[in-house]
Amino acid sequence: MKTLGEFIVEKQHDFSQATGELTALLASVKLAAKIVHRDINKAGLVDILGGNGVHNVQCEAQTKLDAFANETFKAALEARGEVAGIASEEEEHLIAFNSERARAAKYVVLLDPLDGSSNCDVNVSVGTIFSIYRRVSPLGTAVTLADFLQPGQQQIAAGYVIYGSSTMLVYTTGHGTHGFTYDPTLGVFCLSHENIRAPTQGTLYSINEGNQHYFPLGVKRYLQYCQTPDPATSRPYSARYIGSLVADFHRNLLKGGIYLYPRTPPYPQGKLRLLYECNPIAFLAEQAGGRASNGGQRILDIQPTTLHQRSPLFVGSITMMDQLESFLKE
Ligand code: AHM
Ligand code: MG
Repeated sequence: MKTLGEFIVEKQHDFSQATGELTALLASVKLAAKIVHRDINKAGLVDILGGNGVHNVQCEAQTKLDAFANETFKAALEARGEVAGIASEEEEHLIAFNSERARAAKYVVLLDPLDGSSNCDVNVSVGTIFSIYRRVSPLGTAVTLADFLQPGQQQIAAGYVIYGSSTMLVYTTGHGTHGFTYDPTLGVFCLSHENIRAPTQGTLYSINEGNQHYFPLGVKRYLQYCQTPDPATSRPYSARYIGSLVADFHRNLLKGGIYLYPRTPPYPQGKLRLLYECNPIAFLAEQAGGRASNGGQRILDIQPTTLHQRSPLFVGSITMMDQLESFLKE
């Protein structure tokens, strides 16, 4: 059995100028994930389900667990002084950590502390998504917006924690995508899915089909293609949609499939956040042999302009992505 901690130390040599800071940073993520795991698992027993009456910067109702996960990750990332600042889906502005050690730190972290959080109320899987960049501002100063508005291809590491039938942490540092299953009796994440390879062709498609009426024509045509019987290509494909990006992506990553969230009139720029959701998921997908785009451009090539920017997201097995894009181009 290999633990996440051992694996990270073993792979530390993958970084030029590795000084152990990224290892320490990932240890903070690991600790916060264990705390959130513990509290989600008690969710029906203590007063932590439902909303807290607050709306976040995107006018979305915040749940108690959103706020709890946000505070937990923020505290864990600040505590060791390995992170210069964070940006979170639950915070309007970036947060610059102020200790001398933090100001001298190399990395910034972007977070969706609890993605799909409303699913907790009905015992459905949710996740934490994280993305790590090397800052571009001078060491020793407070972080600036430019540190966070970097294209996804600049990510040093990214990952997610899925709180599902088991809790797993999946991450990449640009050397493959690796998965670790949490053993709550030991309190450790154990390597269970080394070097995940997404099937090049899958038979699952994931989209909120209730919005069908709004979809761009290319997406509608692709869905018709997915639903048209053709034994040679194993169609019709199966529709699978949890409404929790981490869970939908995780399933498609392991089984082969495609996740789609196009523009719709309620979300003319797409619903998902480029920095907290699309970029880390795209990095993990590519490192597993999959692909991610906004329908016209590789997600990781997009230059962000604002912290809470949204984007359409199409991500999954490469053959399915190719097929989708041929419909989008028509
Ligand atoms: P959230 O970050 O506010 O939880 O929203 C993101 C979630 C994703 O997890 C999920 O894939 C999507 O929103 C579901 O949206 P919809 O309910 O429109 O299908
Ligand atoms: Mg989210």
